[in-house]
Amino acid sequence: MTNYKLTYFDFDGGRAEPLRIALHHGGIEFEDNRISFEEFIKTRESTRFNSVPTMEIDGKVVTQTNAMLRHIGKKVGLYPQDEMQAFYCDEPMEAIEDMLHRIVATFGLEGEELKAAREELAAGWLTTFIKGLDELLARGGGEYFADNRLTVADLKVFVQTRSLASGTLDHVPTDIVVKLAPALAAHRDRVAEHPIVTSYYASRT
Ligand SMILES: N[C@@H](CCC(=O)N[C@@H](CS)C(=O)NCC(=O)O)C(=O)O
Repeated sequence: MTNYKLTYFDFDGGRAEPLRIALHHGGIEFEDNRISFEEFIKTRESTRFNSVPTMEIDGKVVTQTNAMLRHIGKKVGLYPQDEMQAFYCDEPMEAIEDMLHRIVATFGLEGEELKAAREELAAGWLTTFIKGLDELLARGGGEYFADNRLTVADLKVFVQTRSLASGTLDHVPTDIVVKLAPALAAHRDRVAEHPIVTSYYASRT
């Protein structure tokens, strides 16, 4: 049996969360190594790209969330076999990565500087990415991004649209997705209620 160890921060979100859900769906046992920010700072330099998530597969370390999602997605049936549908799955996953980099650029700011940066983010890049993702969802048929079914792309987008709605980003309105892209907000709810997702969270309680 292959051994999997996934290292990431200790919260139910972020880059590792779609992987946790996909691994659970596939019945793949893995060590869910949740670390504190302090632990990350101590070990940061020892990671390949000074970042998490990292994954060990039979002791071999791999990085880059989307590569991991494709790998695990193929194993657990959450990645399209058709080449074009695979592209339709990859595109939103890469867009989310770009969006995260824009969000992270506002971390560490405080007070009025943070407020101004977040308002600019919401009106600028977040609006661009939300509208772009909405377009990709429509291309996929409106319910899912690819293959007319839930894939790792839906998990990745869902984790981020859920995060935007939860108010974790100060000065970004929690209704930003529903206002700009009601279909993308409906997608978030659809994925949240999908048995693959509800079964994972039931296993966490
Ligand atoms: N392209 C990488 C990005 C990884 C990344 O930036 N991870 C963040 C946490 S979600 C991180 O470790 N940041 C720490 C830092 O930049 O110091 C991936 O997809 O895994």
